[in-house]
Amino acid sequence: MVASPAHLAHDGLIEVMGGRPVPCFEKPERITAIERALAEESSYRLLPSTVHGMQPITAVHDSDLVELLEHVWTDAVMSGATDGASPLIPDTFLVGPLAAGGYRGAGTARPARLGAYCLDTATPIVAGTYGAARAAVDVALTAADLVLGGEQLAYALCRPPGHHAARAMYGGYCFFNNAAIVAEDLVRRGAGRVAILDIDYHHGNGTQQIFWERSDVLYVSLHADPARAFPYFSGHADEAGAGAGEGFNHNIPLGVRTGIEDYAAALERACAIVNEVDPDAPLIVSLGFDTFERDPIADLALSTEDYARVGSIIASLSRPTVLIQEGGYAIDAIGANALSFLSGFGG
Ligand code: SP5
Ligand code: ZN
Repeated sequence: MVASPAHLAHDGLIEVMGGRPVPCFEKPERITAIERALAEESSYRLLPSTVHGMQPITAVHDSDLVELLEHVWTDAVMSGATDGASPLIPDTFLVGPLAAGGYRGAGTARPARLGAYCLDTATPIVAGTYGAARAAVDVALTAADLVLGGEQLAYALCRPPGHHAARAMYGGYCFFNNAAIVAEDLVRRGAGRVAILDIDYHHGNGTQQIFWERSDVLYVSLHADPARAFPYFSGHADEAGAGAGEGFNHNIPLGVRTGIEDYAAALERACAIVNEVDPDAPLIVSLGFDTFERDPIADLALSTEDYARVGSIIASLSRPTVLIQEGGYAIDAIGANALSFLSGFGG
């Protein structure tokens, strides 16, 4: 398991949900709870991340987005756009006619320009956000290094999560797409076929977008049907990729309160798709525990014990695997859920 303490400084305090400010669901305690649970089992080693620099990030994300995230907080403090205690959440979004022709607000001052890059009102930016997002990428790439170095399994305790972040968009609690960055990095290190299996409750719209026209990176996702669940505008079963990427994007939407029997059947289907592509690089798993029966923002019905079965199904692929932490908001259970998954995986 790989982690970095830098995530602790990303604490957005509030998100706007259903028109109301509510305490952030995506809190530092999510990761500290997993660390604590795994530390109690002597079989898991906790390793620090190593610095991998900027190149793997700009290989996936627009440099405009990266630069905006890097500088927006200090700009906002200097211009008085924040009192230093309130997080940045855009109030004006670039959509519809204004966005025509690829207009991205060149010349618009930060932080107003965030509205050209932001998906939702639930992804606040504070002083420590950029550092945390950079560190989460390093955590993910360090876990990939361990697997390339011969480990069968490595678990990247990424925070903030990543799978909603697209090439030029942040949101859904995500800033840089940790899983996509690992996938792209594997390709650049010589892999011909990489697979990302996404079992977060939500559809990974960012990962789907980044590899939409690519045949060298398979994206397979199990998630709540976007007809009722965030991110609403992507994740339908008929989204299959385009151009060379057609057939390399698979969405498996799930109904309300899906339990382990139906979930396991869907996961077996997803695993069969991975085997068909037969990746020549470590399997990347976007791992969310927001499929849990008591998750506060979700509506599937997996129990703590069920995660052992989920882990064992993925382990039966017998592939070296990099686990990338995505969502999961039931903080009192997330540690036990992670332990259950790992015990089922046999790692
Ligand atoms: C990484 C990840 O899991 N991101 C999730 C972002 C979800 N954003 C808020 C979704 C709005 C949910 N409305 C739920 C109503 C709950 N009663
Ligand atoms: Zn999620």
